[in-house]
Amino acid sequence: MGNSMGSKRGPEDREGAGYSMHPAEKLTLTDGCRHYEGKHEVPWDIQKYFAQRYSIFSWYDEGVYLTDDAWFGVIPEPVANQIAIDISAADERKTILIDSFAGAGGNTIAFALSERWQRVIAIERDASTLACAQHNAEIYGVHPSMITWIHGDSFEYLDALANRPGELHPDLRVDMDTTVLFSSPPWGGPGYRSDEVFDLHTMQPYNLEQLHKAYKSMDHVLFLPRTSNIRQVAKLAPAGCKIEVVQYCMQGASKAMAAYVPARKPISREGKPGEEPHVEDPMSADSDSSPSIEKSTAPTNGSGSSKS
Ligand code: MGP
Repeated sequence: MGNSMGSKRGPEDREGAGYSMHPAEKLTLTDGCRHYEGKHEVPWDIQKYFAQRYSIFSWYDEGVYLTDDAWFGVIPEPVANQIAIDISAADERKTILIDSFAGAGGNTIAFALSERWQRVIAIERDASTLACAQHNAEIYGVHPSMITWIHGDSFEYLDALANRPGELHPDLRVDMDTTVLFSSPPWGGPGYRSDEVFDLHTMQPYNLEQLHKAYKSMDHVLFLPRTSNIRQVAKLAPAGCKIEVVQYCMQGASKAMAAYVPARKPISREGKPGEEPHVEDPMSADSDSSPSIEKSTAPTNGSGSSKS
């Protein structure tokens, strides 16, 4: 079981010394962490989100904190809960969930409260945002042992996990075969809404290619703009596998989509059956041969999910 968020381990501690990454200590809320109480306090560009605060965090009034930047990407609680339910359907050998962009903690909290996972590893690069997430998890009553927080870059963590696990603190070394990764990356702001079809090659600061490269050896879920180019997503499917794409809706309108992407198995020298002989560059031409997307439908009234 991982380090608790209430512990005070840090790089200066003997146990953490020598590792490139270690579980984060409990960070202190900073001036960048805010709990707005009235609209008059709220910067104009986040007033829309503040108006939706109770659908974003139903316990907002209990003292939920966010940074101003975190408001743009935080997922409404009913959607986070539905994603947690949908990810729970993963193969039962999967016991660890990595949340690679924890933000203010909305998804991490939903995963931790789902009781599906032995442990959730939640990564956040910004100290103030991480402090908010840790604080919010406490507000929601998440048991401290459920979440191992990492203050750092999720790409560096995944690279070390795959290639140099000895560099990581033992609590951060997980078996990638028994892990599912959830990624809700920044999309470069709300500008995606002006595109009829959002080009995932141009997503900032991380495009689909960068995300895919980092995640492909694990089962993973990409949380993406609702108008994302589905053909680009389809090209991520390993040979013989399908990707399920779910539109997450509230009041009948999609908020965003999630792509459930199976891991690519390593190529064996013998090219054994069931293993992939050739990995096509998923970012190659968008001309579409045979997109491997699962198609089905579900009601979209209220909050819920709709597969496309
Ligand atoms: P939105 O872009 O504000 O559209 O966010 P909304 O709420 O439909 O507004 P409208 O004016 O178009 O009606 C939609 C959802 O996308 C939010 O609830 C967030 O969950 C998610 N979201 C938005 N952004 C900009 C990001 C982002 O950068 N990253 C991630 N991961 N999610 C985001």
